[in-house]
Amino acid sequence: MRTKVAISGAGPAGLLLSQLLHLRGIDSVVLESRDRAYVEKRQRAGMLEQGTVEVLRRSGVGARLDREGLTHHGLELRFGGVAHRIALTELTAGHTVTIYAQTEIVKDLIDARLEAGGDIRFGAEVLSVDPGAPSLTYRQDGQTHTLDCDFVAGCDGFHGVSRTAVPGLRTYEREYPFGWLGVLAEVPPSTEELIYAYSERGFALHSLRSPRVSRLYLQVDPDEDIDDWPDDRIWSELRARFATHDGWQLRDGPILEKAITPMRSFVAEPMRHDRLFLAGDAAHIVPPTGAKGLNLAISDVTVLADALDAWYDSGSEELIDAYSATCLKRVWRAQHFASWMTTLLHRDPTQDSFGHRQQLAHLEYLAASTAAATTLAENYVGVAPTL
Ligand code: RFL
Ligand code: PHB
Repeated sequence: MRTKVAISGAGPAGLLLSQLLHLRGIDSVVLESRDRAYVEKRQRAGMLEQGTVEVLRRSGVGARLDREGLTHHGLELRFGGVAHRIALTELTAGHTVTIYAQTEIVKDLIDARLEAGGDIRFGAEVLSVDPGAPSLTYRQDGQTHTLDCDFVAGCDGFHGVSRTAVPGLRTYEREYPFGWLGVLAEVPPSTEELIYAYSERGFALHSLRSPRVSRLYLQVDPDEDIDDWPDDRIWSELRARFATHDGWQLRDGPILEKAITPMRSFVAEPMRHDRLFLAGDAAHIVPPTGAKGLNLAISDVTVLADALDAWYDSGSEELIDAYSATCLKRVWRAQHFASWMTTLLHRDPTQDSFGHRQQLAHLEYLAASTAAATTLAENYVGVAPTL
């Protein structure tokens, strides 16, 4: 069996890469260990940078996103019982962000690939990658197969196998003493813009999915058991963390899904070895506070598709050689922003009262200073320049 580009993982990175290559006439095979229903239901990201939306539109999967996505022009920082708006669009010369769930992007990409006759193999677990041959082996229906190719794209997330095939990998990692309890609830959002709340009880985030479905997050201990969080405890903790002095009310409703995720920062360098390229969460993880993970995954595969296209077009290795360094510039900018937002907004149990007063001083500065708010805004919408 042979293809031009063998892609390990049908998350947003692998699926979009397959779509971008298809639009340039380059064939690929996507191998995914899970089944289709699982991949389409996995609750994750929701906030898309404008650049991400534009890439998805150019890839031919923008129609439902344009109909159902919610365009946002600002976000709210809430602390000390008071709401402060960061005017994202005003501060970034017109940029917006869009709320559209990762589950829907994955569904749209799978539909587009299958309609065009694309080859996505579900229940196909990649066992090993040979970056030099290049090829990969995978198991499907109890049988082991080898897939030969020109290039392998390792898009198999943080727990995938591709990264282990890069010799001499340098890794950079930081763990945080907290996790997020994510909640999907069947209740109209109590806000039009995202609320990032800092309180003495810990961080909370109010996001949304549609006019009838809310997405909420609570900072919790990373080792906590989800069974210790019955629905009424979740709602009362959310109410306490979002409480304001002006009587703002949080609507509650049936919880459809809840789960706890640990938070970490992680980068693996370089993102290429020989004919193997790592992209998305396979190469880097950011804590979700800055909403960068999915946006970085999309940006990596956009760079990769251009590089592979140039190679097939003219045999030029220039963009392929530049792939890792090009992606890592943006990755490290996002790493800094995500860890800054995380330490700014979470209550660190190991920190003393001096640390908490500093967090409040910084939040007040963001609310009062256009310069400080612009720093947050240009990173959040994804237009912070790099050298
Ligand atoms: P994925 O989505 O993890 O997909 C990897 C795929 O590879 C498969 N796989 C394998 N397949 C074959 N063989 C193997 N050996 C395999 N091993 C694994 C897996 O089953 C899976 O299908 O990685 P990808 O494509 O790089 O996409 C990255 C994003 O999913 C991730 O960065 C974001 O979800 C992060 N994130 C957010 N990002 C944003 O940009 N904005 C947000 O608002 C945002 N919110 C979030 C988030 C992540 C969260 N969690 C749960 C970690 C909120 C949360 C709570
Ligand atoms: C989400 O809608 O899931 C979301 C939004 C913003 C974040 C993280 C997650 O920072």
